[in-house]
Amino acid sequence: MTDNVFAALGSNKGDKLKYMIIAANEIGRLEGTELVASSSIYETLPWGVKEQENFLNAVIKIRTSLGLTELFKSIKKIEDKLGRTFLFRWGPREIDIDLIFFGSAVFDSEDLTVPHKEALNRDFVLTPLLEIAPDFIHPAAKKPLKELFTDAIEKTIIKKMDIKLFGEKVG
Ligand code: PH2
Ligand code: MG
Ligand code: MG
Repeated sequence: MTDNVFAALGSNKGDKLKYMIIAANEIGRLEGTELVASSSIYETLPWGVKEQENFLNAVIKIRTSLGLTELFKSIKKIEDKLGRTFLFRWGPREIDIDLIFFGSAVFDSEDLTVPHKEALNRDFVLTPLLEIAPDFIHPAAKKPLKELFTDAIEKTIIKKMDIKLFGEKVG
C-alpha cells in the first residue's frame, strides 16, 4: 500500500466541475485505491497559453495498492473515458489528471516523471497541495512543501471556492 499519493486535477472545457468530480470518483473506484482528502476547488487563470477559458483546479490525496505505472495507466484511461480530446500543448481540456507524488518515489521515464517536475512552479498545484499536505516532504527537494512556496511563482488563482471534490474520510 502506498500512502501520500497526490494527483492534480484541472478542467477548462465544458461542465468543468462535473468532470473534476467524476474524475475524482473514478480514481476512488480503481482497484485497491481509496480517496483520502481533497483540497478546495480553485478558479484559476490559464497558465502558458492565455487565450482560453479559466480553469478549475484541485489536488486530491489517495492511497493505493496499485504500482506507479499501473496507477498512471489507469489515470490516462479515466482521462480518455471522460472524453478528453487533445488539441495542443497547454490547450483546452475537459480533464487533466497529473500524478504529482507517489509516496517517496523518485521515478523518471519518457512518459512519467514523479515527483512532477513543474508542480512546484505552478501555484494552481502548489496552493491546493499546501492546503492538504503542508508537512509532506518533497521526495526530491527533501523539504516540506510549506517551505517550497516562493513569491517568484506566477499567480493564477482568482478564487478559492468553498467546495471540495469529495467529503473527508473519517478515521
Ligand atoms: N494546465 C495546463 C496549462 N495551463 N493553467 C491553469 N490555470 N491550470 C491548469 O491546470 C493548467 C494551466 C497544462 O496541463
Ligand atoms: Mg497538466
Ligand atoms: Mg497531464
